[in-house]
Amino acid sequence: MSQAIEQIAQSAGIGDIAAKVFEGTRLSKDDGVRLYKADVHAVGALANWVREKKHGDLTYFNVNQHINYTNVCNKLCRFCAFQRLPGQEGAYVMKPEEVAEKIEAQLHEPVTEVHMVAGIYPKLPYEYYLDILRAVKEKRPSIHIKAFTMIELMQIARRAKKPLAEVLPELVEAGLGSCPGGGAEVFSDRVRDLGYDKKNTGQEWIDTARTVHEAGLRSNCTMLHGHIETIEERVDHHDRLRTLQDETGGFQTYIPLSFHPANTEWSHLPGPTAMDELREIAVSRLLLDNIDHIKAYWIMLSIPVAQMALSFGSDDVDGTVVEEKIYHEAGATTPQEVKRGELVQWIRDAGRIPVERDTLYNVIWSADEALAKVGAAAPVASV
Ligand code: V47
Repeated sequence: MSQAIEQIAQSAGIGDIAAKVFEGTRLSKDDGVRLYKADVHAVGALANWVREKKHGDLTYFNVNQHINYTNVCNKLCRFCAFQRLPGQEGAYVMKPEEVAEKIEAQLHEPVTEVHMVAGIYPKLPYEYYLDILRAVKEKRPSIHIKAFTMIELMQIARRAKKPLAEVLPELVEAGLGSCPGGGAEVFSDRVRDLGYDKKNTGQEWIDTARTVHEAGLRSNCTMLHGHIETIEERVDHHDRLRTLQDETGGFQTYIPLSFHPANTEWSHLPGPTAMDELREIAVSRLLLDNIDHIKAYWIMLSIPVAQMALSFGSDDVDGTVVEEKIYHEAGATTPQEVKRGELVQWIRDAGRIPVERDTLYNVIWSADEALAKVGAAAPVASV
């Protein structure tokens, strides 16, 4: 297998990079830049080799629900269609009881995770954040709460008037289980100045993630690609994530986020094509040698592109989601929810083995185990 890939890589001019990948040598930033320029199928084949070496055909998903507790935000990011100013039409802040109602509405489903992120609304007091965590746990004590991006955590600490290291144990006490990867955008100061100058800097995002990991929490990481960033800035972003991961080991999954332009201040930009998305996934699989999982977030990619991504380096597709606002405000045409059986079926259709995981990648249900038990393909309806 690796001989065939070696040949493909040779003819694409990346034979030396393939040799490094096969022997487990870390790729340099220059290698990263070349991967962005080389034939996408060759890069994808190499990334798929790494994916299969790490995970075989296993493809992870979970049964989760997303809650965006407020869309009020003072960061005014040009790429965002979700944010509203206080009092603007469509602006909302969920009361803790409303967050609890969202959880209650899914009690009949086998949800194991709630993913909770939102805008930065400075009027929300510290207690509000503790209260929404408690409200979730009261309704569904077994649920894992993956909440608050590094940007939200910086705001929460500001409101608590305490260092984040002191705030995190209190959030954990109230129910926080881990943190999602959003808010990183592109770490470059140049891009930040042009697109989201009111947001915290890339260095602050990295420092906050370090504090989170030092507190014993796992988190994810992301990069928002396909707008005004350069290839070099993308590679630098990966390099900074990889360096922090060497230090803490706290990242579970990397999620490349494709820019959706509709209804944003950057609506004149075209956004990435499917091939750009697949390349992004492949390059990240090759550069981020110390992060276990690369997620193909189907809400953002579409189900067909997410299926293809499973052969370009991804081994995870996120989950059932239920209600999504950030991408749908920005023109996403995907459904807001898929059922567990549908996820399982389309992972199988992509030639992979579905594995239901919890947030921390403990296996809840694996198709392999189910098949071994029944000796035949389990009907999808029973999953
Ligand atoms: O931080 C906002 C991005 C992120 C747009 O950790 C946009 O498991 C594209 O981080 N086009 C939130 N992207 C989503 C996120 C996430 C999603 C799924 C799973 C996980 C995880 C994390 O969405 C924001 C921002 O970077 N974003 N607007 C847009 N118009």
